[in-house]
Amino acid sequence: MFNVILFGPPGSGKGTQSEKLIEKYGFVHLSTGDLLRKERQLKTHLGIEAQKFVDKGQLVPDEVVIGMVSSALDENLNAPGFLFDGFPRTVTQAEALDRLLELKKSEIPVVLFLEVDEEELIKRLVNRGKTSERTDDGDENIQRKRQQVYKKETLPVAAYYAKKKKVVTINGMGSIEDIFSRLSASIDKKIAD
Ligand code: B4P
Repeated sequence: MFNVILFGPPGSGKGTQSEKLIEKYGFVHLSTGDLLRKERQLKTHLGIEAQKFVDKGQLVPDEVVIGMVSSALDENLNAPGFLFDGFPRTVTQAEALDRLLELKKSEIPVVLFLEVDEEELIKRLVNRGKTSERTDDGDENIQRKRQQVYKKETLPVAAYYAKKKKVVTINGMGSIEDIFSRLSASIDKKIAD
């Protein structure tokens, strides 16, 4: 099993690039943002409660997200590998993921870190709000709040994996195709190692 974490701030293109990487490499896509939106559509208790955090630009509590990921891993026992998109977002989630993968005799060989300027991120998310039905998009104040939460709670996850020498930094500015080529080159190199 070959797993990849696609890491980066809100709006860095994790969802956009995940779609292309899945098609190329056949990963099972595990996006906690998508899982939460699905719960909301189904109007489950979890979905309704989680949405209150999402709409304020906050993170959903760790135990909720870890539970969802654990179930998704169990539902895909024969996966050739997972692409984790938007997870882990806290060090507690990263530690939980290590434990869950260890149980499956697997691990994270690489964390691809998309770096994008903050003003570009805000621009992308405010723009996405013009067409998306996502309730956490659009409002610039919410986008700034999301970036603050990212720096405080999620950025330490990069340090957690950097200590294990797993992080590869990718320039996330430029065209979607160029960024995809950079990501693919890093994955190919890691697979060949
Ligand atoms: P997510 O669904 O993970 O989404 P995201 O961070 O907003 O965006 P992403 O980086 O995927 O950007 P995208 O490709 O769409 O999170 C939503 C919320 O769910 C979180 O805020 C949180 O509340 C909650 N949540 C999720 N996971 C959680 C967890 N593990 N723990 C706790 N809470 C959790 O791209 C953005 C826009 O840019 C798009 O419009 C796209 O078209 C555009 N774009 C992409 N690449 C571009 C490029 N190269 N140039 C120009 N535009 C580009």
